[in-house]
Amino acid sequence: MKKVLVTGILGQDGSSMANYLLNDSEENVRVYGMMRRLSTPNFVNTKSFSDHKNFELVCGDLADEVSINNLVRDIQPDYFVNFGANSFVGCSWDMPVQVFDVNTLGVIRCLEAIRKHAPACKFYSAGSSEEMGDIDYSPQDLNHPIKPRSPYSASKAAARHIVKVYRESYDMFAVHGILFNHEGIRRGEEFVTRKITKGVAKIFHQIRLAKEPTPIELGNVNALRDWSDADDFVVGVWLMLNQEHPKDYILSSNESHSIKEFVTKAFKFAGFSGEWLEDEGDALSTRFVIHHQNEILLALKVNPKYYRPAEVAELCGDSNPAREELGWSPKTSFDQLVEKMVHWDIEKAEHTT
Ligand code: F7E
Repeated sequence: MKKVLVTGILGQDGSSMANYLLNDSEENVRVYGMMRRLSTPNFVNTKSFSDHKNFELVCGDLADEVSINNLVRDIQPDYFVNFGANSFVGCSWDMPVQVFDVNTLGVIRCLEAIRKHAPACKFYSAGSSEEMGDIDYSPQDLNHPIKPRSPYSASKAAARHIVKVYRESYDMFAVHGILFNHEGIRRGEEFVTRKITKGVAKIFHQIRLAKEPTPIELGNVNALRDWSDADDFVVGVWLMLNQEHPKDYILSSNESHSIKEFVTKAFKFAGFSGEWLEDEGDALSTRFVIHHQNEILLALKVNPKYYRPAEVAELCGDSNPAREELGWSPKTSFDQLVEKMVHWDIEKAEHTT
């Protein structure tokens, strides 16, 4: 039985990968999910597979090479899927050293552990569309220049270079997949999509209970992103790891949508029609109002607190090589993704509003 070590097991991508391998795929594998020691860990994302006979939770930290070395030496994994990271772009300006320690040096620690203790192990490094940054052209492909706009994206760009160096220097199977934004019901609440769908669900129940709605507060609502379902992406990652030769690929929907569009659709799937308003010459007055029983209710406003020091204005991927060479394609459309997240959050919030 093949052994797969997955870091970031409590997060969206690590848990989605484990769920895919253990519950949804035909693979007969044993998954070791690595988590950092936390005083109050949140196991909500691992519920679907935590009791699986082929799953084991292991303790380690990407910032601690002793733990990474010991895990690779003792487990002897066939695959090492590194989804552990400080993945929130917004806070990377507040803790740039920690971000580089985990996201870049962490990758070197994994590569070194594999090189020393399990050289045949295949390694996946989680790259990001954020590496494209201040884009030169659309859609972005693998030839697009690396132009980071945040400590987070710089850390991922550096990881991309070091993966290539190890692959070429030591003949290792190491790939750095460039994943555009990917979301879903496992998504952390600080990311914009989940923040919106949770906010919409809260407003849905407040209105149902005749309470005053709490407006969602966002930063730059004009940003454009290429969003997909994380559950579709882990399938693509697994395909990347099972090629004959290591090669980097982009995974994306190849479509770009604005935050405003996501908001409008999220309210629509909750049963509300609404509109964007802005006082002339005052971007900060941008707001979204919904119509309910002859009333106009404020549902969202802009709060500059959520602006970033430097923004990636627009992203749109070109995943055609992955589609053609790996036979991968996303199953969930943008509308289906928004609908799924809104309905999930409405159901979950029913008892907590
Ligand atoms: O922001 C804007 C924000 O934090 C998306 C990570 O998984 O994908 C993700 O990075 C956009 C940005 O994701 C709010 O300024 C407006 O333009 O959901 P996000 P991200 O930064 O694109 C890439 C591929 C990764 O690799 C990352 O790890 O939304 N935005 N208002 C806001 N964003 C947040 N979080 N909160 C707001 O209130």
